[in-house]
Amino acid sequence: MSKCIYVLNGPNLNLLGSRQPEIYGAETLADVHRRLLGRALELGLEIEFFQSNSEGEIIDKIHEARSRARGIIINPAAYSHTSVAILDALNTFEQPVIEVHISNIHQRESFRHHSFVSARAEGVIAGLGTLGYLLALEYFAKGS
Ligand code: DHK
Repeated sequence: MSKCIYVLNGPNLNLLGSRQPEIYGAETLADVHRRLLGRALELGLEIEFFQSNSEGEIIDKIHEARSRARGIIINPAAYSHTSVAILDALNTFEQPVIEVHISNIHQRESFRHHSFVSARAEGVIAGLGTLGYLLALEYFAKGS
């Protein structure tokens, strides 16, 4: 089986660290990538790390994962709340999906309370900051 976990990040997460740090924290996406790479190495896993502000590019990456990935960790960001297309793409992927939100979407505006992706995800981690990505990686390490 592939050792590669796709870590997909949606719109505005390229600004992590400078974007509303009181909500999303001070760590940049490059910091998150670095931490995940380090842990993946220890766990014997590989990481394909990707961010896009475009829904179509995220969908294309999910299609690519179909033949290459053992699992997907996805923070669809605002597309969580709007994108049936990303849900449909994830439904074509036959391995586990873990959804991550840095903030606790349930404590925020009501339009953030529903995520289309959650219907597909094996698990959802929200509100634990960027640690959520690492916890999702641990899930794959245990041999899901
Ligand atoms: C990130 C975003 O950009 C928001 O649109 C979501 C999510 C929450 C997060 O907490 O990581 O509503």
